[in-house]
Amino acid sequence: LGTAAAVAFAGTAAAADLTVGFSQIGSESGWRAAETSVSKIEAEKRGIDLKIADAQQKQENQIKAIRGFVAQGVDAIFLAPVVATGWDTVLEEAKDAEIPVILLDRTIETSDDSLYLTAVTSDTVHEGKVAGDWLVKTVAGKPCNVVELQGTVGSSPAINRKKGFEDGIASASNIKITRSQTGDFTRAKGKEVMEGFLKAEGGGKDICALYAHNDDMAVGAIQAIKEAGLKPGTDILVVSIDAVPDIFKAMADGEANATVELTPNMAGPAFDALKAFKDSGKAPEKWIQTESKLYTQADDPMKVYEEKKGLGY
Ligand code: GZL
Repeated sequence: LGTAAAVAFAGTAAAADLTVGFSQIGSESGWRAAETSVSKIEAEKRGIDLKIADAQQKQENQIKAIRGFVAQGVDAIFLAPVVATGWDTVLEEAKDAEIPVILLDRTIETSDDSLYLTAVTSDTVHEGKVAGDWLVKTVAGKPCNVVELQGTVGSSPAINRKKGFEDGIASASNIKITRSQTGDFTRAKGKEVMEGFLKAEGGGKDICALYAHNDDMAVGAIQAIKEAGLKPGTDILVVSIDAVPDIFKAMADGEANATVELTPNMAGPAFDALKAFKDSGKAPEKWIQTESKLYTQADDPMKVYEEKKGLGY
């Protein structure tokens, strides 16, 4: 290689040696596991050194991880914030160290949006609205008592998906949310809380539908509905969000009815925004929105299951 080419080559190699610290929430759901595996693939594709810290769903562990990344002097920090509040202090420390922060899949409440470069998320209010609209159309005026499994208390998706669903059913006086409780986005908790709902609602005969803020809680609830001797998908309609493979298996078995897709690839767009920012100094939009698509039993669920099952869920 000539000197110039060698320098250029070295320069290219050096530029590709971006190190990103990712404070990941944990592995509470199939979707989150897929987000982690997809982020590794997206980093590999770009020759980026991705360091992932699993916080086991605890905010204090995420704060510790961010402090560790700042001490290491990483080039950027990705944060999937388990809850929406309590981030200003630690993000100020990242800002003082001139390390850009990108939010993945959840947002934060802050009065200073200079604390993060951009947020890569779906429109979680819209996801709840799509679920609500689907139920209104499906029950078509018939009286329908709904039970709701909320996501993690204080997380932006739980707050927004609740609001969006309520917006979706607001026009339908025949639909009422009779019970609503957090299942913390997990199968186990979803099953446990659904068991409580069934007991409280006459063994479930008064429940027309379940709205779960993610598929994992819905899958746990489906188990509880079957153990109570009822048919999920017919006695109790099931609508949820994420579009993980197992909800398509349930749909193919007639045990779930609808899901709103959430892409696990939040890291790809985040890496691209980071690179563009590093190369040009031009900050991206504050919000990079990912798509949401409704799937129902009419969408060949077994085919979708086969397509999705290899993606690290
Ligand atoms: C939503 C994301 C949620 C998923 C859940 O953007 O934060 O967290 O819907 C996961 O499966 O627990």
